[in-house]
Amino acid sequence: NQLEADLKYAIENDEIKVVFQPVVNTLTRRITGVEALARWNRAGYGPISPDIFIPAAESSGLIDQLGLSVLRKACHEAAEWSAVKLAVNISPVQFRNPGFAAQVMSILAENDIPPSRVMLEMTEGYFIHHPERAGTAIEKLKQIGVSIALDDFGSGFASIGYLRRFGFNRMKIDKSLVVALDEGGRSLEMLTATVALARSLGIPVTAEGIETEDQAAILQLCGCDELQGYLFSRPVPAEEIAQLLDAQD
Ligand code: G
Ligand code: G
Ligand code: MN
Ligand code: NA
Repeated sequence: NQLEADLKYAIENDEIKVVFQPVVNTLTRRITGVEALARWNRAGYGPISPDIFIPAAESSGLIDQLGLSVLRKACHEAAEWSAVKLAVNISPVQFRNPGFAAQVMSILAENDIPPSRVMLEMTEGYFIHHPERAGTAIEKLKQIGVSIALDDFGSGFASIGYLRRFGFNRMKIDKSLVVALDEGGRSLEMLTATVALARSLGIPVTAEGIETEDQAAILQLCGCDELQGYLFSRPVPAEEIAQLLDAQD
């Protein structure tokens, strides 16, 4: 499979880059954190979406190496941005590896990043299919001091109960719920109730995919404490994050 062969080559030759999307405090609009996102410019083809190459890495045994390299690069950059939180996406396949927590711990230590600055984002799939093992893996990660977010909430089958059961530290509302606001129906009620439930459990909420001031205003009313989306910034290279942070001081 040519895609996998090219991906393997790209990982080994350090061709996977990392960009960062700011996450802002809803009320102050200041950047409180960034989410690291992997990028691959495939030789001879141009940019390939992570929606293509992450699944390819998962099915070909390359995801552990790819995921750790993204984490390492993200920590290396974040070491320059004092206090800003760093969120990194974790594939359920990585999460399944018994050595994962120890690897995370050593990458943070290498870069002098306190675990309290780091949040790992995961989607629901593994929790639904292997709740026992997922619970154990989460426990290990929480013991090293990183926090855990339930990503893409509302795009699949995860329920509010998961947040409590697995001890998630944050809920990330999927952009499909934000887009649905413009389509009317009962989207606003759904979103309001979802955010209220999470908050009543003491779990803070970030909304993703905010593109307009109207959406930002609605999510502020719903009680989301953090927002992320093109309205504030697209995912950008590390140098641009440094500039954005300088500009807000
Ligand atoms: O950046 P968007 O850029 O197109 O990302 C598309 C999808 O790929 C998102 O669901 C995002 O969570 C996922 N993704 C991006 N980077 C990474 C990564 O480093 N690891 C994992 N597991 N998923 C990622
Ligand atoms: O990990 P997650 O699935 O949440 O990844 C975030 C994805 O959303 C990435 O693909 C990122 O590039 C994309 N994204 C971030 N902000 C916006 C936005 O405002 N609008 C849209 N359409 N996509 C966004
Ligand atoms: Mn994410
Ligand atoms: Na995701």
